[in-house]
Amino acid sequence: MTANPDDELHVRAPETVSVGLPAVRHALQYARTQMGVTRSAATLLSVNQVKGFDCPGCAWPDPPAGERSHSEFCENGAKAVAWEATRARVDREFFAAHSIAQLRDLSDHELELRGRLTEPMYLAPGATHYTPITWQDALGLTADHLRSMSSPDRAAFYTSGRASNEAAFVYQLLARRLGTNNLPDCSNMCHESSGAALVETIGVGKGVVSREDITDHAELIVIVGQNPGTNHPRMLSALETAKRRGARIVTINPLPEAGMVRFKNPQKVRGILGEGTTLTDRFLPVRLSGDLALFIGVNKALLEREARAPGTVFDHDFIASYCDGFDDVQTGWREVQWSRVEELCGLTRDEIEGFVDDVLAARSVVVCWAMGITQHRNAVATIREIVNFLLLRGNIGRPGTGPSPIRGHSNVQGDRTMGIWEKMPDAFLDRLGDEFGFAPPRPHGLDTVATIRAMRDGDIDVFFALGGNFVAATPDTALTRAAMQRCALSVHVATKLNRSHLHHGREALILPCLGRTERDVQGTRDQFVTVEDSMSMVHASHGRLEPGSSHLRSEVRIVCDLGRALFGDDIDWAAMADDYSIIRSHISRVVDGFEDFERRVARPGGFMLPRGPHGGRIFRTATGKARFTRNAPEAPQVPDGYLLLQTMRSHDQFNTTIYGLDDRYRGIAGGREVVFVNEADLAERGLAEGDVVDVVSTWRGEERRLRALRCVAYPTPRGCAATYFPEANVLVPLDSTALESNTPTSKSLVVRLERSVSTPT
Ligand SMILES: Nc1nc2c(c(=O)[nH]1)N[C@H]1C(S)=C(S)[C@@H](COP(=O)(O)OP(=O)(O)OC[C@H]3O[C@@H](n4cnc5c(=O)[nH]c(N)nc54)[C@H](O)[C@@H]3O)O[C@H]1N2
Ligand SMILES: Nc1nc2c(c(=O)[nH]1)N[C@H]1C(S)=C(S)[C@@H](COP(=O)(O)OP(=O)(O)OC[C@H]3O[C@@H](n4cnc5c(=O)[nH]c(N)nc54)[C@H](O)[C@@H]3O)O[C@H]1N2
Ligand SMILES: [Mo]
Repeated sequence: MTANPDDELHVRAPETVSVGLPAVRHALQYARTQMGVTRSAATLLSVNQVKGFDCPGCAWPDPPAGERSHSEFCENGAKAVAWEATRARVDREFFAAHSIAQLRDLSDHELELRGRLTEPMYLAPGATHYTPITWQDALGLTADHLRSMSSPDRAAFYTSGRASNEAAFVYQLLARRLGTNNLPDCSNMCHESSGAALVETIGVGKGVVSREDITDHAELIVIVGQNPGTNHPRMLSALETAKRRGARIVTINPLPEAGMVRFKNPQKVRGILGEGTTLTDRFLPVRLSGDLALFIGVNKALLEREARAPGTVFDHDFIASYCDGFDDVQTGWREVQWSRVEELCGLTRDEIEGFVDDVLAARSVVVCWAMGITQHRNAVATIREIVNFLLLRGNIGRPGTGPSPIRGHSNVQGDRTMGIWEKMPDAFLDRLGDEFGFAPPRPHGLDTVATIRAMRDGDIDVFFALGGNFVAATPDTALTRAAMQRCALSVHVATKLNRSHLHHGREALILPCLGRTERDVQGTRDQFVTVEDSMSMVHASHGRLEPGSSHLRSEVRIVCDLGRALFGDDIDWAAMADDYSIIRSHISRVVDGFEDFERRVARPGGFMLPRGPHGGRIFRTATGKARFTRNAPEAPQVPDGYLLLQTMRSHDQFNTTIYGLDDRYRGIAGGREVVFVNEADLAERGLAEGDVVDVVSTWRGEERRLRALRCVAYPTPRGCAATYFPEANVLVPLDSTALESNTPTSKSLVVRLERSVSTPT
């Protein structure tokens, strides 16, 4: 399974069936190469078990405590775990032998493949190599830099969504105690659009759907802009359960993703031997960025059907009692032309009416979505229109209904709940200040895009990252790398070496931390941490493996020790680092829904946070009602000869972590340098499958180029194309962001293809 960089890039027909036996085999082979046989078995058996650790792979919820199988993980979870539990090490000899310039020549895959970081490393101004540094000196240096800034707002504290609740809570406390709300996070590039739209319309920034709503109750499940077969494989088991009791599934996606066509459940013999379950009943191949127009069309069709048979389509009681904005929104749907809807979404009226038939046949509807919706300029409006769609038939606040943004990183939702956000509400800041006896700063801080702008402009001295891979994950790679180099100090708390450690500030630190799988002993006993999944379940995660090196520290300890180096004992930093239950006791008084935290999280499976509308149809919006919003249909203008390009994940990666060079379900092996294009669009350009092209994105007169990608003829709508993130971030303009959420538009770039003059790498 370890990719061989010399492998030839190879393209064959995409698969229609996902998971099943091949997936289990891949997972186990993979685990063995990274961890060896015994360690693999011991490790994989404690993934997502009640007393085990939470899988770092994704945020899909676990089944109830009594119903878990022995393999409550998926191929990709196994890869994520094996990648962390690898026996390979990047130690001081490695850094002595490789200069930064040499390390930059390694691919993302090769960098992380070298293994786990083992001790703190320091890069002096102008130095060519990282050298060892003690923990005390590393934290002292960081504290000195933070103290010498002319304003606390000259620091930025980035978080990637793997940090535990405990680590996230002390981290935001540190930033605010210092005096800044500059807490950019991966969410700014991920589900920010979901939060913005949901807060405005239903008064809560996260989904209100539980796993049981999907498995046991929903009659119609709509999956839009999401590729669960690759990115949330365990969701397929839940969908299979729903299917077996008769639920219908509609998939809306410009690509016919394998997992949604047929699925074999690897945890059941039936799945391995049988034909698998056909998950999708209706597939709508929407144009990129066309979902806003599509849902406007669906709502317009519902309005027309209600006019033909009054009282049979809309839930008038619900609308009258719980919603506002209904009159205005209807005017909008009446005014929009069908031809405009069809043009923007690339689907015919008949296709849309077919979907509406499914909607009318279902008493309860859930809509799930991910990055295919959130990373467009019109993302927030699209999600608002999805909420309109649900409100029309009272599909919220009842079993089997509601909006369900499917989160990415395993604790990204929890990190937000803990205060990792550049604009936390005043009520949270009030309680934080009361609990710790200081005045948290009130002006909003910088999000990810704004942080990059500030770094570029020389306005950030210290960039601190709790996990993640900032320069690879963010847009406009060349600009972002240069921006990072303008910081006086960059600090990365990480488990593995990555690109962001090589495009650094004038001075740089790499601080190696324990991973989710590892035993965490502090004070006199084993500590556990907690996480929140996509469906608001909070539960404990107990690391089991021996740490990758004796010098690793937990994220909590690193943050608390820095707090102590900066502020002394003004806050109980030392006690919190020695005993995480003290952090949880602070959380129970500061964060809504965490009363009696320590006792409730001890229950097998944990506890569920209040989910706003799901309980009593309570909407904490500005008006106290759920809000219909009028959204004008729009999509990016694509000039003649240009295509709209999305940047997405292959089956062999976790964000910027590249496990291997295959994308099995899409038929790609041995390389990532491909661009998927409709065959007719290739032909129109005089191109054929296998030809090598540069992809050039255009934005406000600027051009950005990604060289030497091989064309793959693929069933995606005319005018659409796809390639892989993070390589494609060179094409994403920093200033091209979603309205209202400021999320980079990495799923809708206007590009042209040019035959390459260079040879493929
Ligand atoms: N194995 C694995 N698991 C992961 C991750 C990983 O990298 N690897 N990443 C994690 C993270 S952080 C996240 S956020 C999630 C991401 O999970 P996904 O959102 O599934 O990830 P993407 O690969 O970005 O896929 C986007 C999907 O949306 C479709 N799409 C793109 N544009 C449009 C559009 O305009 N309309 C519609 N209807 N569909 C569109 C694409 O064809 C694709 O199927 O996965 C999480 N889980
Ligand atoms: N073009 C384009 N860009 C995108 C996207 C896209 O679809 N297209 N997706 C966006 C999305 S949805 C997201 S969420 C972001 C992801 O952005 P990030 O979260 O910043 O990136 P990751 O690749 O998840 O981070 C990987 C690194 O995290 C570190 N790490 C792993 N485990 C741990 C741990 O337990 N502790 C610590 N401290 N470090 C750890 C390792 O060193 C590893 O190299 O990227 C975004 N960027
Ligand atoms: Mo994400």
